[in-house]
Amino acid sequence: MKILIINGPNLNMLGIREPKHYGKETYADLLDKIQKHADSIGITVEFRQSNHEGDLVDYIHSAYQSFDGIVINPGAYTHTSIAILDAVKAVAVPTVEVHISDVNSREDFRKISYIRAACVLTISGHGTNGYLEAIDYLAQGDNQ
Ligand code: CA2
Repeated sequence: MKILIINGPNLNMLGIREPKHYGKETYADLLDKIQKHADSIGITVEFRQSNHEGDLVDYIHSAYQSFDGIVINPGAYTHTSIAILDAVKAVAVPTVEVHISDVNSREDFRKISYIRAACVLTISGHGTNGYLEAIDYLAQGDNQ
């Protein structure tokens, strides 16, 4: 099973500021943690990150007929992007939305998620473990 892990704007800055919301792990630490988990359960993962909305749309399109699942943290585009919602609908690859922080207990604008409607699951507020839970969820579905 192959899963594409997509991270949106500012997630490359993890660990640099705002540890209260996003913890102390860096983006490199996050990739290392995901890779180790994926290896331990026999899943292949590939990583993409961009600060640009169109790149995220292109990454989602690249999963069409190439990946069995997508784990995506669209960052702030979660709250604004219909293009990313439409891309997930277009490829019809099972997609899990992940947020490191608990978006529902923060500012009102973070409670809105356009992409949620196209996702099989949303995980929010579990820190970076949310990415591992998302992989486990997709892996489970693959076995059923
Ligand atoms: O909780 C999440 O994972 C978010 O998707 C992270 C986004 C935020 O805009 C969403 O509302 C929730 C932000 C990405 C990281 O931003 C940083 C800001 C300062 C320092 C380091 C990272």
